[in-house]
Amino acid sequence: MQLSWILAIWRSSGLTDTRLLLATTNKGKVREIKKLLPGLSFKIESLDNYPAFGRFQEKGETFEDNSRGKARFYSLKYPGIVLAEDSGLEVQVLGGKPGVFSARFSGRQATDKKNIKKLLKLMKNLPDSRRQAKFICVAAVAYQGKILKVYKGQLLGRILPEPRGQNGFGYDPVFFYPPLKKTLAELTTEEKNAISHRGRALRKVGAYLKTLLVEK
Ligand code: ITT
Repeated sequence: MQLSWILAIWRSSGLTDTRLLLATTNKGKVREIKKLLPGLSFKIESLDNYPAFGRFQEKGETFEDNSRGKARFYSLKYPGIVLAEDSGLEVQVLGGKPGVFSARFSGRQATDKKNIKKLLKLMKNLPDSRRQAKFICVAAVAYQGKILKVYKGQLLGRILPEPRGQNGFGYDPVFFYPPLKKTLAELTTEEKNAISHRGRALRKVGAYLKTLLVEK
């Protein structure tokens, strides 16, 4: 059956409860995404509930390739809608690195701390004017092996020479957001979601998901 037919039937059926898989292993992302999708009738599940699905190997050269790949991979195993996102940090002076390698920047045993240490070492002694960076998020929605939608968001800022703040995850403690004069790790989840690359992409996802279901 064609995808457009499946969705047409689904829409007209007025379903009020169906399943949505957040296809990520990153707990920081899960925390933020759950707050970004309020009031949906989907039952939100995570990969923790489905260890047998295995792990998608990210080999794409762009965030969009990886995001589409992840969403498609898990949607071939999961009966409901799948939401995946690929995200990362691009630093201008490093030619866009760490980019799609953001999670594994410091190697196979990478941790947030080690990634930040490597980044700060590479940027040592650079003046503020050469510390511009941006976060990118590309979110993909898939159903039974087909990509339904892809949405993007980005956030401009600058890398501080020293970490600041305890919240968030990844590079948040060194990513300074000038309009608020704070790093992302000094913001609450709600404050970060209001301005972040993920917030921008996921609000569009939320609006799209609402069109798929008749809300209670
Ligand atoms: P999944 O693939 O399972 O979703 P992952 O952490 O491997 O989890 P990515 O491949 O998309 O996800 O890599 C994203 C990395 O980019 C993440 O691990 C952080 O290092 C960085 N990153 C992305 N968004 C961030 C944010 O909002 N704050 C800080 N760092 C972020």
